[in-house]
Amino acid sequence: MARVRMASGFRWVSLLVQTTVWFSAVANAQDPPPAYLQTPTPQQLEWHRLEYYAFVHFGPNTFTNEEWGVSQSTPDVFNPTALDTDQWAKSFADAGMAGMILTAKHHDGMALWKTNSTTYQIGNGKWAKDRVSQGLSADVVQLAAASAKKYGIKFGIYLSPWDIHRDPAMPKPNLTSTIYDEPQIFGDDTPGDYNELYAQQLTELVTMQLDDVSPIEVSELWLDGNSGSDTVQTFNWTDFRNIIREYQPGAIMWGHQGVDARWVGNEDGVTVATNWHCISRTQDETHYSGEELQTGVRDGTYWTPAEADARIRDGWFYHSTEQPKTADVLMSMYLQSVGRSVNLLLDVPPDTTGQIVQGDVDVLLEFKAQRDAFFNRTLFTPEAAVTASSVRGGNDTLFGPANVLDGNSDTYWAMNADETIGWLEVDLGETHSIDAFITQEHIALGQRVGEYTIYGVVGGVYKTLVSGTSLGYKRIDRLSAPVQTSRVRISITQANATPLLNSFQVLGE
Ligand code: FUL
Repeated sequence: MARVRMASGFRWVSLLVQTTVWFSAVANAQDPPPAYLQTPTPQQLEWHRLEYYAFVHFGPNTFTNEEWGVSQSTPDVFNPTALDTDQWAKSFADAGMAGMILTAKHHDGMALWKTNSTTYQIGNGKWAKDRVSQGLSADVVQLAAASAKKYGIKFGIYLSPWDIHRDPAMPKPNLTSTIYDEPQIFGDDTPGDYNELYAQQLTELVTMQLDDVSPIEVSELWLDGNSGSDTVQTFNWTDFRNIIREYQPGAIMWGHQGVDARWVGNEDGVTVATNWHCISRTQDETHYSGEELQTGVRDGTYWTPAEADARIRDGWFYHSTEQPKTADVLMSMYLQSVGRSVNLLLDVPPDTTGQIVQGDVDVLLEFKAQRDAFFNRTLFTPEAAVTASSVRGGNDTLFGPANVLDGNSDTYWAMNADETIGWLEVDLGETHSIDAFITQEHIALGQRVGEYTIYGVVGGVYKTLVSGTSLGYKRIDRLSAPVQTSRVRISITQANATPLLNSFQVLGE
């Protein structure tokens, strides 16, 4: 009996051990892979998804036909004949742009909002005074923010750190002995503190109320790193960052090399093929070169993704002699920015009426139609037959390859935990003519992939169609000529941690 009891006790213990092992295997199979090095904040993740939005350069330069406002004209020059910020927002929303970033103050120093920080503001000009006397708002930042809200797009603010109006090295003959003759506090060797002025302006902007008394919502603060003078001003970026974080916790702080997003290193809306979302320097450290900013730093210290700023015309401000780029040129720009994991910030400047000219709106809409025609040709459906070299813990439901087809940005395919190379293959069921691929890494857990190849099965043989390096948030690969195939495979051939693919799509007929 005793032996039997012992045997049955042993069986129970053994069953218990087995069950525990099974439960822990199941639990492990359900655990998401750990994050790899740097990851985006929730705000950065949301920002990545904006992809394409407008820059609006508007201010005294629009009327003096300048780019930098070195003429230092009085605010009377700011005289839009038919200002309509709704027309801006509607045009951008119709064009599929996710938001707009307005120059609240460009290098010239003239404020487009009602401020206590300077007399050099449009509010002191004739246009604004006339409007206010008619009971209309003359606060262009407030008006534009309200229009963005009305049309459901994001609103960002450009506030130039370099301020010609306060820079002693910049002459201002037009302003001598006027109320605009203000202390020249830009630069370390001058009395007073420009950082305080800047912090005040920033605070006013991020705490602004709209006409309906709702608080302004700022999605991005564009703190330009450029300066055209020898005056050296050491900026107090930490203070500026704290102000932004306190009042607009959801906002992205753009700077030459961060904090939250970086310059792409050129002003052409393009970047090189390899793009890492990280870099390893802060805003206070020596600047990276343009080339370094384009590529970024693999496994760098900070998640600081790139944004490519570009112009629809030659200048940032409107000049009647210039023409907009064609939709084809914008499409090629888009594929070399958004298609390389970099957000595209396209400047579309209002003219002296205070509206975006029809020709520019037409190009934006044509470009949208072109994008729609290109992207609305996805061939993979959630029902497509998809297989993979392995699946994490064998858990197809959580980590299976079908996750790349489900259109859900929270799900992804993960291969076995100890693997960094492997493949995923989709069978289209019948032959199609394919010409482009869209691949997304699950960047919420970091950027991992360093090399990939996409194949099409042609005549029973795996034919290399694309070979690339980084993937990141989104990679669009376009073939120079269509290929006929019914099966497509993506192979990850190098990754620094087990790769996680969020989405894989093929475009064609
Ligand atoms: C540059 C400025 O100097 C240009 O005027 C423009 O605003 C561009 C977006 O940034 O640094």
